Amino acid sequence: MNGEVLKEFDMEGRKVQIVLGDITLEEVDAIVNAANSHLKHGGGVAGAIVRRGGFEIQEESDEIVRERGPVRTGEAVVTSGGKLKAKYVIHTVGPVWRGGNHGEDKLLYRAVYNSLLKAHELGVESISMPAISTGIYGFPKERAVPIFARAIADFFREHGDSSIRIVRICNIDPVTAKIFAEKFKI
Ligand code: AR6
Repeated sequence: MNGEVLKEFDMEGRKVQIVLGDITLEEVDAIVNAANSHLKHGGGVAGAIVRRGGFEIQEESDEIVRERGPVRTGEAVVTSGGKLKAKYVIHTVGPVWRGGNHGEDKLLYRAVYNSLLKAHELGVESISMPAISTGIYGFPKERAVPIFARAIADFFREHGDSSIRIVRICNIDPVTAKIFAEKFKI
């Protein structure tokens, strides 16, 4: 398995792991992409996913935007995983940090929650997600961690029947991964 598990939690009978590693190498059913509304996967984790998974992920994304318009902040859509080990990429749009008084917390919560909901609808067992919004979008990492924890806990409380058995929060940056490992609480 790719990555180093820094911490592991039990949440409503499911495993949540904080992982230091490259999400594009994750051996899970679905990975989450931290996308923008136009699904133009240029930089950050999005660029890395398309580089490793192949341009078909970008083409499928373009088709989604053509059909339904831009993806709103907090929403999630699905493409194939292209050449990745993961079968699906769930693209969610986190909030751009604008100081904290523009609904950013709620929107990040929704991005995490709705990504899990998509995975649940796909019937997958394992999912790996990055620290959505905490890179180019500037969301403070320490503030993001309890939002991830709450969204995952709420999701499992509300979907006791979910196929999802394991959620990995995977970050390539050791500093961010460490913050998640230290601050994540259930
Ligand atoms: N594996 C795991 N984590 C990664 C990887 C990787 N390969 N690469 C970066 N990270 P970001 P955002 C971490 O900027 O803030 C894109 O251009 C990184 O350390 O990718 O939501 C999109 O197209 C950080 O903690 O996403 C949007 O325009 C986290 O992933 C915009 O950036 C998220 O960083 C979205 O910005």
